[in-house]
Amino acid sequence: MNELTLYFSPSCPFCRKVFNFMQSRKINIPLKDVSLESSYRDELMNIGGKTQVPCLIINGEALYESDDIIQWLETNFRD
Ligand SMILES: N[C@@H](CCC(=O)N[C@@H](CS)C(=O)NCC(=O)O)C(=O)O
Repeated sequence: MNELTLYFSPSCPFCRKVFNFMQSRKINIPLKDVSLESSYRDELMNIGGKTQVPCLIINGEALYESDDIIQWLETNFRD
């Protein structure tokens, strides 16, 4: 079982693209809004080396880029 967290910001269009995909597949992942908590931004920086969102943390490894995140979800949340 993969341990997942999605860092995002509500104003980010790339994050919305990922959310739209998750909604279409009924995928639920623990979320961290970097616009609400500056500590989340620090966490993201420590894990992945940059603060760019969206970022999916998979078992402690950072996956940036909305298209790559969607591709990973597509592969790993197949019915
Ligand atoms: N190519 C990236 C673009 C992501 C991006 O530009 N995110 C912006 C917010 S919309 C961001 O995090 N900017 C702040 C930063 O890079 O630290 C993707 O598709 O995920």
